[in-house]
Parts: sequence; C-alpha cells; structure tokens
Amino acid sequence: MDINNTPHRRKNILTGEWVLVSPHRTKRPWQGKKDIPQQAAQVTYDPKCYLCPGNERAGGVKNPNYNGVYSFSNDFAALLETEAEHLSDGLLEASSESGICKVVCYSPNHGLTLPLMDEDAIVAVIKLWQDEYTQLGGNPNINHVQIFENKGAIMGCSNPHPHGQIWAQRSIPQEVQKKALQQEKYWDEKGKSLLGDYLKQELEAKERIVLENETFVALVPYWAVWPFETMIIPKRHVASITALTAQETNDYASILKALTIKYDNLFETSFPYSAGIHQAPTNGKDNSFWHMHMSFYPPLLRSAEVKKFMVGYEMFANPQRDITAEQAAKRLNACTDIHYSQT
Ligand code: H2U
Repeated sequence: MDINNTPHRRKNILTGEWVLVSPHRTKRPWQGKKDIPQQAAQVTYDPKCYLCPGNERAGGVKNPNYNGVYSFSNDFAALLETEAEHLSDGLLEASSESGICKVVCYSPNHGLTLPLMDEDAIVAVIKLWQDEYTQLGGNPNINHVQIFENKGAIMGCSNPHPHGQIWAQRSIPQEVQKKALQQEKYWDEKGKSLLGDYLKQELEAKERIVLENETFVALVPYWAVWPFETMIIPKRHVASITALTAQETNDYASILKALTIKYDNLFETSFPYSAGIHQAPTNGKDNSFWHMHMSFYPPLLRSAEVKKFMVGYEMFANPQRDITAEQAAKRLNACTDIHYSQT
C-alpha cells in the first residue's frame, strides 16, 4: 500500500480507536468559511481582565498582586464536592460526581503566551502543576486530576490572559480509562511501557519527530486526528509529572516553549489549541504502567483563518484527516525556532 496516496485507517495504540486518513484528498478546492485570525493580547495589564493581578473576579474576590504563577478555585466550577449517590430508574442511570476545579494563571503579564514566556517562567508553571497534582490527588475523594489549557477564542477560551485549568474528580474520565486499558494490557503482556516502545520506533523512523532534547520528544503521533496534533513525551518511563527530575522539568519547559513557537510560526498567528496532560490517576492503585504525556489538539488546518470541523462523517462514523501525520510533522519541522514576532 502506498500510504501517501491510498485511503487507509490508522490505529491509536493508546485508545484502541482508529482514524481514517485520506491523503489523496489534500488537493480538493476550498470554498469554506474564513475567520478573523486570533492575535495574542497586546497589553501587559487589562483593568477588565478577571485574571490580572489585583483585579476583581466575577464572584467579588480580588486576585492578589501575584508576581509569578497563581491558582484559585474556579468561581464557576463544573464540579462540586458532593456525596456519592447513584440514581437508577428503569433504563435511566445517574451518579453524583464530586470534584474541584481550579484556574491556573501562568503569568501576571496579560500579553504573554507560553511561546513568549521565558523557560524559567514555564518551569514555574510546571512546578505549580506538580503541586496541584500532589495536593488535589492527595484528597481521598479525588481519583483523577486533569490539567489542561484551552487557548484562543476559537477553542472556547474566554480570556487571552495566559492560563489553564484543572478539573479534579472522583471518577476516572473516559479518555483516561481508554488509555489506561491499552497501557496496562501492554505492560502486563510485555513487561514494558507502551509509549516507551512507541517512542523508540518513532526515534528510529524519524518521520514524525518535531523536536527532541535530552529527555523529551515532541512528535505528530502516527494516529493524529487533528491536522497538526502533537504529543510531548518524556523519554524515561515516568507515570506522572511529579516524578520528573530537575533536568526533565527544565527540558519539558524547553520543549513546551519550542513547540508552541513552531505552532505560532506555522501560520504567523497566536496558535489556538486544546492541550492536556494525561498521567497516572490518583486512585491509590498501582498505576506504574502509565507513561505520562501531553497532547495538543489544534483546530487550524490550512491558515490562521481556516479551521477543521469535526462534523458529518466524523460525528456519525469516525474521525478523518486529509494531510498525513508525516506531512504535518514536515510542515512543523520547517518552521523556524524563533518566534515570528521577534524576527
Ligand atoms: P477558559 O478561558 O479556559 O474558559 O477558563 C476560564 C475559567 O475561569 C472558566 O472556567 C473561570 C471560568 O469559570 N472564571 C472564574 O473562575 N472567575 C471569574 O471571575 C471569571 C471566569
């Protein structure tokens, strides 16, 4: 099979799901919608921003005059701390869900984004993620801590101030359960890390690697669904961010900055995405089969203005993509390592 010209399916080894790839279709004419490109905020402080230091939030609480990173409990939390209850009525079932939601400000500077922040400042963000994971995960009612970021209005982000979120809850979310199943199966059968072995194969193939440093790799996964989807993976088998050494933490910050610079440079725009860290649940079980990783799902397809929609066949049948993972990796590789706004 000529994989560059033949429609085919690729397996996501982490979820067990498949993606339809249609590389022959990249030349089709486009008459779709054009959006206004998203630019990073230009001011360092916005008196109307609810995340800037010293400003009042919706519930009336005032942010401290923080200098570095800052986290607080979400004033409109999707999860609340509740008692465990189960309702069932014939075929109708519901379970109460208990949890805690937090907002994490990456910087006091309203105008920054990860690619424009210093590596030291990104290290501080990772350290805050580590502290939150430990603290929230230590709560006996919290079995999973989801760290994520929605960037750009196109992804539903309400505010350009650099920030992410954490939703910590009693049950293990579905995406995490799928990845746990595949990783545990491989670990039990082979006594090795699924992602560790995948990484070895990718480093040999060199076709989908975007960036590499001493302890981390950023690549377009073979089974990518979003046009420029990537994963950041530690080379060492590490179950959670708390197990990273000082050097690994620095290398993680460095690759995060380098990858997001390439993203911004791709279409010379403040590149929107949803990014999240998948790692061991905090359910007190043996989760040593987990290999932590961070996934980026960016919606942009062919310019700062044209995004991919998951509609039609993808809603009813299966995710599908046109440009291959290899083509996407090549495009990202070709982007310079200096942010376009600084050249
Ligand atoms: P997003 O921009 O990624 O949606 O995150 C912003 C979060 O900040 C959102 O979940 C919360 C919203 O509930 N928020 C507060 O906690 N306090 C506020 O004053 C406004 C927004």
